[in-house]
Amino acid sequence: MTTTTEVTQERRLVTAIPGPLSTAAMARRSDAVSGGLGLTFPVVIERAQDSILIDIDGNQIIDLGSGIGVTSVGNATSRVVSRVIDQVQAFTHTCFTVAPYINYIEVCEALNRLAPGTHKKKSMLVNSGAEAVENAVKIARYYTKRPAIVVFEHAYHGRTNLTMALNAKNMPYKEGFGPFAPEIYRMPLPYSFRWIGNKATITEDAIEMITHKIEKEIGAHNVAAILIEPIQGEGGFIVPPKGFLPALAQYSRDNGILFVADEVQTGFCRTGHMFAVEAENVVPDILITAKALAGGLPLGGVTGRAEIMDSVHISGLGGTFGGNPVACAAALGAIETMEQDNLAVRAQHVGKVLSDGLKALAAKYSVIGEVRGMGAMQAIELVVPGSIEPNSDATSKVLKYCTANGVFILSAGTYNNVIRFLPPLVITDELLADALGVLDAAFGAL
Ligand code: PLZ
Repeated sequence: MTTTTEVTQERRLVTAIPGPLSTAAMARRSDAVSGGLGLTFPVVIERAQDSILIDIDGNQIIDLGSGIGVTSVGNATSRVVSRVIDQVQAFTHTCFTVAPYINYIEVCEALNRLAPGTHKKKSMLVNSGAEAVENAVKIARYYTKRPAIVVFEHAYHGRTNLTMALNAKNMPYKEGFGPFAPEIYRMPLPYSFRWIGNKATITEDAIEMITHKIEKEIGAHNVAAILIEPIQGEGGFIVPPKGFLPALAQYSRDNGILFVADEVQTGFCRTGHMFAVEAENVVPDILITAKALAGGLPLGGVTGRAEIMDSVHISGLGGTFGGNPVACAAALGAIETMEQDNLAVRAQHVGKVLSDGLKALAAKYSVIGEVRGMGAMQAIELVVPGSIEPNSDATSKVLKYCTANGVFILSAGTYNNVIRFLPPLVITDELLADALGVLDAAFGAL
C-alpha cells in the first residue's frame, strides 16, 4: 500500500462528480478501451476502503454496490490485504493442476464446510462466476449422463457462450452473439410483483406449470440439472415465494435431477445467511460461488456432493489460472472476516436499516412500486405511479442524481427499472443514513 492512513468512512465532495481529472481520464478510456464495455459511473477510483471509494479528484463516495456484490467484507479490508501481500511475496503462480499449493486446498475445505448439507462435499476453483457455472453444467451432465439444463425467466448466469444461453435477457447480453448452446430450457419464474395469475396460489401454480413443462417438453429423465439463483440478481432481486425453492429441490430429488444453486450474487452472508438457500433449508447438490468469495480478487467455486464432483475423469476439469494462490489467500482472509466478524448477522441489521428506509420512501413516493429483498440484498422496483408499468426513466434519473451526489447505486431488472442495494456488509449506520438521505432527495427531485 502506498499509504497507511485509514480512509474515514464519510462522504465528502470536493469537486463536481465526475470531476475534471475523471472527465479527462474518460476521454482516454474512450480512445483506448473497447466501446463494447458498459460504464455505470464515469468516475476513476484511486483508493477505497470498506464502504468508501475515493476518486482521482479527491471525492469520497459511498459505495452501495460493492462492485456488483463483491466487496462484502469491505474494500481492501485488512485480513484480505495482509494475506495477499504475504502470498504475492511468497509466489504468484504454479498452476494448481501442475504443482499444487496449500491455500487452494484450504479454500476448498472452507467451501465444503460452509456449503449447506452434512454430506461429504468436494470443490474446485475457477476464475469467475461464469466459469463456475460452466463447470457446474459440465459436471452435472457428466454425472447424470443427461443433456438438458432447466433455467428460469429473468435469470443471469454470465457472459460466456453457454452462460449467455442460460441468461434470460437478450439486450445487452445476447443480442448479436449467437448461435447459442443447445439443450437449455427456460421455465416461468414466480415473480410475484408481476404475476398475472392468482397470487394466493403462486407457489403451487408455478411448480405445476414448471413440472408440466419439464415432463411434456423435455422429459424429466433428460434433465441433468435445474439451475437457479435463489434470489435473482441481475434480473431484479426477485425473491421467489416461500416454498418454491424447497418444492423445486424436492422435484429434482424425485426425478434424479441435480439441484444447482447459483449463489454468485447471493452467497457469503449477503442475505443474512452464509448462503441464501439456507433461509428455507434447501440443500443443493451443487453450489456455485464467486464474487464475494475472495474479497475483491477473482475467484469462483463449484462445490458439490463428493460422488458428483469425483465422477469426472482425471483432467476433465481444470484451467491455467483457476484458484490462483493470491486469490486463494484473499478468499481465506475474506472467509475469516465473515466468520469472525459475524457478517451474516451484520447483513440482517444492514438489511433492516435499508428496508425500513426504503419502505419509508415508498410511502412517500408513488413511483416506488415495491420494496423487496433479503438481508443486505434489497431493491426497489420503479413504476409509473398507479400502475405496474416499468419506469426505467425515473430509475436512470435517480441513479444520475445519486452519482452526482457521491452515492453509487446499481440498477438491475429485465425492464431496467430496479434499483438494487448491495452495500459492503461492514457499512456503518451513519453512511447508510446519509445515503438514504441522498436517495430521498433524488426522488424529491424527480
Ligand atoms: N451468476 C447470479 O450475478 C454476475 C454481471 C456483471 P462473473 N453478475 C454481474 C456484468 O455486467 O457482466 C453473475 C451473477 C450470477 C453468474 C454471474 C457471472 O459472474 O464473475 O461476472 O462471470
